[in-house]
Amino acid sequence: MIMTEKPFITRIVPEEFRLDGADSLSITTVKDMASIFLSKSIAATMQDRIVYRVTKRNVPLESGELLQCITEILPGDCDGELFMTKGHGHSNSACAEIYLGISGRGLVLLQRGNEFQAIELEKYKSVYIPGGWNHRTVNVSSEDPLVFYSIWPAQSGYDYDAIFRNPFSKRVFRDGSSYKLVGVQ
Ligand code: PAN
Ligand code: ZN
Repeated sequence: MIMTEKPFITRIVPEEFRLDGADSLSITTVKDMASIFLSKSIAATMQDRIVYRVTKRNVPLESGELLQCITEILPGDCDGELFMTKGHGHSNSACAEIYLGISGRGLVLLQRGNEFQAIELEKYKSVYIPGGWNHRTVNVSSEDPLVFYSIWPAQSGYDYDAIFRNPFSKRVFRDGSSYKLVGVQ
């Protein structure tokens, strides 16, 4: 089994919203989320818009190892539905995760069976996401990016189908200078 042997550091680069020491960058556009935003027709007209960027530090995917990343969700909306991550569950449902707000204002949507919660995320606030809860993050600011740090077990895995098997009970829309949660039929 290959494990991380030597200590290493990462650093959040101020105003660049990325993790120095990360070894992967992924960019998600509206096109990548065509099946996720409610308004498929408007999504089709703004396919190239970047919704979020993730810089991640990889480690061996072994028990005991920890992954970490910075997510930057840009301000914006698709027909009023605020920019957000795709959302997922962990393939290994025993695995929890911590999100720590770095800047901006957001909401973490959490779904387990019929249970739904929306928890506000802001600078220096952390949200503990227990295993078994699907999670998605929404940028509720119309001006600033939402930036947060995540740390989770390397053996979690990503289950992106989980949000289709058990959709979030609410979506988040712009409401003037604020936001509103709208129930999904
Ligand atoms: C986070 C997310 C990250 C991007 O690191 O992976 O914010 O969101 P999606 O994976 O839903 O596209 C995390 O929850 N990791 O487990
Ligand atoms: Zn996760």
